[in-house]
Amino acid sequence: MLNQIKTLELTVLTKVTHIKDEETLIQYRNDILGKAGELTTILKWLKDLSPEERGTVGKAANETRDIITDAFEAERKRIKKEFIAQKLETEQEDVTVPFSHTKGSLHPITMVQQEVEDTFTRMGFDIYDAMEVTTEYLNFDAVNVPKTHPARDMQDTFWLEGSGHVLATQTSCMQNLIMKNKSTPIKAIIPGRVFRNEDVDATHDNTFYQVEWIVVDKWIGISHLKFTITTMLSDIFGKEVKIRMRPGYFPFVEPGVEVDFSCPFCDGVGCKICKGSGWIEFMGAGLIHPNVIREGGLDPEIYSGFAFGFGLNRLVMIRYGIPDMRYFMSPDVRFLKQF
Ligand code: FA5
Repeated sequence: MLNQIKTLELTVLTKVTHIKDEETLIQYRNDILGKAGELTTILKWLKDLSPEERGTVGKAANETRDIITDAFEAERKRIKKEFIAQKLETEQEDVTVPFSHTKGSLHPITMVQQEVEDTFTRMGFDIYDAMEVTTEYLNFDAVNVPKTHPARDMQDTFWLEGSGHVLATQTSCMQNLIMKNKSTPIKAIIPGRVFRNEDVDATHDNTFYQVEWIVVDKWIGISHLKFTITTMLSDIFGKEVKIRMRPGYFPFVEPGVEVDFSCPFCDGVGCKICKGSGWIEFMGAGLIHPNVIREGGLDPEIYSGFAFGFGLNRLVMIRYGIPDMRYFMSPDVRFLKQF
């Protein structure tokens, strides 16, 4: 058996020096050292030898295994070096050849966000970027989300362990800060990236964009809310869009409403995009809850306000007919090039 081991060692040491590419080398290594390789098989036979023989043969076999392993490693380095040298020789680049960069373009979400911002800057609104990391207090307590509300659950919120901080789940987390730090009348729009611990599919992502509006002053009512939303949607779709409101529950507004808008693609007649109903379900809105106004340092007996917030991703999907939300975060330039 000793002879067999030494012969194998010699054969391997000779053969590896002639191998020219890494793939063949790896294959050959497997043939020798792999699970069913030649040397591995020999090592398995050791157990059938007498104890004295096992000592001598085992020692030789281990030495051979080390020698062969080192040889494979040395040859791998040699092959790599030769490969690079050959590439440098054959693939020289002429750096003087003029080349053109393809010009990039804005992401569709950025484009629509900028349009919305333009519309509202013209109407005298201030723009505040939403924080991406915020506190449990601002994200939930300050906007009247009860301690037991399921949205606080691990299912939806990314908690930053032990710090009292969370990844913002909604741009509404800015309402309290703005009320406390700005004087009335407040007219603000707040775009931002938010995060929810949700399964990703064609209409849900765990990272997406929202835009929030808050207006706080004396005598603010539902008609102001209706006018603002109608103006924004008509501007985005470049035609008059109607809205309708249904009762909806959000802890931070009272009354709360769900807003739908008339399908701009079929003018409310019914088509594939609005699934034949003539209406597109859009977002939550309402008059700011007195508790939220009070927590913001203002007297709800004097001040009132409205707030609404929507998912920018979904609006951009509707506007451009994008079938799957996952395109937004993918680096696929074929998608991005279309805008
Ligand atoms: C809110 O986040 C409220 N803060 C909105 C609000 C503001 C209501 C002010 C009242 C007053 P909601 O959880 O429904 O509500 O999310 C708002 C929008 O975000 C949804 O309409 C949807 O367009 C978008 N959205 C929610 N979850 C996802 C998700 N996983 N992926 C993509 N978009 C989402």
